[in-house]
Amino acid sequence: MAEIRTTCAYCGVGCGIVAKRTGERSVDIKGDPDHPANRGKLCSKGTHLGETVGLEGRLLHPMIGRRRVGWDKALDLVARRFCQAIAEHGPDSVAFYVSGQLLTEDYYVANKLMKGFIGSANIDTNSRLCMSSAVAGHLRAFGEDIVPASYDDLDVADLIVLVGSNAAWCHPIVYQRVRARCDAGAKLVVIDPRRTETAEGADLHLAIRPGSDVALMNGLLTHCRAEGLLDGAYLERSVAVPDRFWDTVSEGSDLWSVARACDVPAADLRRFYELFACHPRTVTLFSQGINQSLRGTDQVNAILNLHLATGRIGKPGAAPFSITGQPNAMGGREVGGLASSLAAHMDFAPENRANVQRFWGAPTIAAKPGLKAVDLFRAVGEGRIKALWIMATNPAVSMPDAGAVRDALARCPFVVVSDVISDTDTSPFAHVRLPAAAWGEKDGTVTNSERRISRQRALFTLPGEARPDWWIVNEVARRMGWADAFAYSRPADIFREHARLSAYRNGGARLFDLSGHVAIGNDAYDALAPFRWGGEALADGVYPTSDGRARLVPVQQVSLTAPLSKWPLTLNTGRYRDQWHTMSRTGLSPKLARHREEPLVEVHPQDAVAFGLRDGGLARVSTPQGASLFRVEFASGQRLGEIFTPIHWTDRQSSGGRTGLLPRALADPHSGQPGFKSTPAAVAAVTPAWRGFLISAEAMPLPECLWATRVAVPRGVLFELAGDGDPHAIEAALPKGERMEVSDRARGARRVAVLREGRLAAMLLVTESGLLPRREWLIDQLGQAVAGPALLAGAPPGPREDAGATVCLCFDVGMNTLIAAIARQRLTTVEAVGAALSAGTNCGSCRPSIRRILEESRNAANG
Ligand SMILES: Nc1nc2c(c(=O)[nH]1)N[C@H]1C(S)=C(S)[C@@H](COP(=O)(O)OP(=O)(O)OC[C@H]3O[C@@H](n4cnc5c(=O)[nH]c(N)nc54)[C@H](O)[C@@H]3O)O[C@H]1N2
Ligand SMILES: Nc1nc2c(c(=O)[nH]1)N[C@H]1C(S)=C(S)[C@@H](COP(=O)(O)OP(=O)(O)OC[C@H]3O[C@@H](n4cnc5c(=O)[nH]c(N)nc54)[C@H](O)[C@@H]3O)O[C@H]1N2
Ligand code: SF4
Ligand SMILES: [Mo]
Repeated sequence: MAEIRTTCAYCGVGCGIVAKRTGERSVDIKGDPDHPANRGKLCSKGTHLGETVGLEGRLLHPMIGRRRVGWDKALDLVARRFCQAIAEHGPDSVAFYVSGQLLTEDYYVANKLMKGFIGSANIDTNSRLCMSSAVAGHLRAFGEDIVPASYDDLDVADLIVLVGSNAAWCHPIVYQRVRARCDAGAKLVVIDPRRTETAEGADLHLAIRPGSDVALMNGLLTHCRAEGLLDGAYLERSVAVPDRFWDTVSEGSDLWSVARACDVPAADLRRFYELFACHPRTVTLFSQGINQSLRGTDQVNAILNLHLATGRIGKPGAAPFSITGQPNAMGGREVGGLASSLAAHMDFAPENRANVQRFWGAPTIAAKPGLKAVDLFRAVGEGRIKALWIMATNPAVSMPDAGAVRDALARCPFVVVSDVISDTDTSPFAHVRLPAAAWGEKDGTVTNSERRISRQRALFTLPGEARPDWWIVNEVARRMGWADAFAYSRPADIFREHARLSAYRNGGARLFDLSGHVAIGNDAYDALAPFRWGGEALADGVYPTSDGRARLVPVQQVSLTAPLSKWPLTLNTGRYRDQWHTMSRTGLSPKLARHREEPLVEVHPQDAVAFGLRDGGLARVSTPQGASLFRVEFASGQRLGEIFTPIHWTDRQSSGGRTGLLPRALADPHSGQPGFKSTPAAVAAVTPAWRGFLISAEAMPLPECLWATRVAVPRGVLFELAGDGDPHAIEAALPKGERMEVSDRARGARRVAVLREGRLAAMLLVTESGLLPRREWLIDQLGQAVAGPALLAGAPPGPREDAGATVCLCFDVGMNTLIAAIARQRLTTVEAVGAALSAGTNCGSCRPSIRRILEESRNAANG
């Protein structure tokens, strides 16, 4: 079969893929050597995309309630209910909540329908939770939402600063590029309260107090001014400096005050200042540690101020670089899919409204910004939203105070959910569920962090009755009475219109301008090669503001309050290397599950002891909003007083690990972005009466007990379990078949194997006080004919080697294998490990781990 070039489904790095179908629903995935974003490389998630394209769990038909219906019926109902709400309560009584995982074409149609035809700006997106502080910061500084950087800058930078970014896990291919540059001599500074794998590879790690980034950046800026490092000519020509700017930023910005505010050694701070001083080619990459804060926009501007004042912008190797999270976070910003913008990088100024309305031939046009995500769900809860359409996002998990979001959804009179998955945590609240085309089926464009527009192309035919999101919205718009304005028959039609709008009465006012593509033909669109809009943005030092100058924004560090006695800890939340958000896709991959099988709460060992936690035990994390159970991991990389939990686990996967329930629904005043990274919290040990695990060759619902987490394994599923009640209750959930069992009353242990035609179909193992056998061997026996005694013993007869937790997914190399080989073969470098074991030589995602294991082995050998 032919090779098809497309773009990865996951992060904003936007890696190109060469896909080759190998069957009806199977595909061989390789990095595209010609794509400028990745030049052939892929991380662990991209590499294993092929494991996630099956139809398991897919929503394949429109549903009204629990009833399967035809498309006409579903679309008619959606159109009717939206029209009804608008007629009875006005356009602001309806809303769309969309996603950076939509394609640009999907996004464009949804935005046009809401802002031009319904006449409200109540369309917001999960990018509000993700990039909106960066957007607001760019607008304040540059006058337009421009990312003045490209990945090429990384190749020539001499200093790379990563602030609030765990790029080794979240943007692995960008991180590999950073490493390659460091190998050639560039310096890397990581600013993150946690010692992440990203931080472990740095020349300098500043483990600052969370929320103290403004103090740090203002301190550095003040230092630069004192040392004569400002770019006077650039400031003169290209930057407007408001009155009192320097007074504001220099207050409390002496070295000692900054060291105290950030809680880092003054010597480390001085080292950072020195590195900055002697490397003008500086790229500062920032991400959620900056954006997801109640002061996110000020934190963004503190970074932009530094680059503007030192002239480190618009030059090769010098840039502030907001790296985006989702595959099409940028495309959404380009079409104007945030409630705070109108369309095509235009705001709600009267002339913009008039132009966009005229261009669309629209009956009306939104007069003012709409509700931002947090306010939107508050309005839903207060009954002000009568009809809500959620597309490609899972707010019952990912919004702050997700418990309140669920209550709000339960109260909303009409909820539509377009998703690719049948059962998500949000879907039970839907009156209508619409089956969307998934990655590998949809066709259109996405824009990555560096403004590069690439095609996503279909690899498979549409399964069941799934349809692309643009088609679904288009059909509803037609049924609402606007058939002429929504007459698209293919994504290329939409892309052309989007390009025309970007150029419409632009005349250089906006850098976002796709005028070169307004006449693109269908074939040319199909063959479109990745391209970057805006060229070397801002290279001429002229900004899209009224006077052509950028703005320094006076920002000040707010004082950080000491924790309250009831909530003595600060909860930080974020991502794991091998899971994507709410796991609807990555959760299907046994390989990806192996990096972190369960949701952990990472706690500094000293705190853990103080709170009576046990490493590997369970703990309840609670905040004023809610509580959830997590598996405890002692982590010396945590700062004292701070804990970290992952965002990925949902009700589908686990009875606990529900991070979304914990953060407050509070947001930055400028951007509306929630402060996900700092929530006052408490933690308490939970000691279950028994623990165990269950493996099954067929899909099963989550067993009901205190702790149950689902883990994808080869040819089946594994559940980790713990409980208080009678473990026999779990046995009722086991599939039918011939049973073999043993009990050991002294240890409160019980093992039940279910066989079908002599082959292992499922097995449950529980114990009150004894040990449990290793899972791997038993998992390998699923579907196999095995001797009963070995099964019940949980191990094959005879000795065997234990490879340990998998480090390298691509070549299946375990921790113990690595440690043994390092010692035996005296391996000292990541390259040597690669040569000996192949580990780390494919996707490279595990290279930071291998580096750490090498270091630990070295320390162990020396000490
Ligand atoms: N594997 C994986 N990759 C992903 C995703 C995924 O789900 N899984 N999601 C994608 C998406 S949508 C996004 S938005 C990106 C996010 O990518 P990142 O922003 O890199 O990831 P996070 O884990 O959310 O948080 C980054 C870091 O911010 C730090 N931090 C917390 N508070 C502060 C602070 O006050 N100051 C500073 N300087 N740092 C702080 C945290 O400790 C954390 O290590 O990842 C993208 N890539
Ligand atoms: N506590 C805490 N919360 C956070 C964050 C954090 O760091 N901490 N990070 C925030 C950030 S940055 C983000 S981006 C969000 C992400 O949060 P969500 O957007 O809620 O996460 P996803 O799991 O990616 O949800 C995407 C949904 O869309 C579906 N889907 C996938 N492709 C398509 C498609 O083509 N069409 C349609 N219609 N559906 C599709 C998937 O099945 C899935 O159900 O979480 C935010 N929430
Ligand atoms: S870095 Fe990984 S997840 Fe992100 S686009 Fe590239 S392959 Fe996909
Ligand atoms: Mo994100």
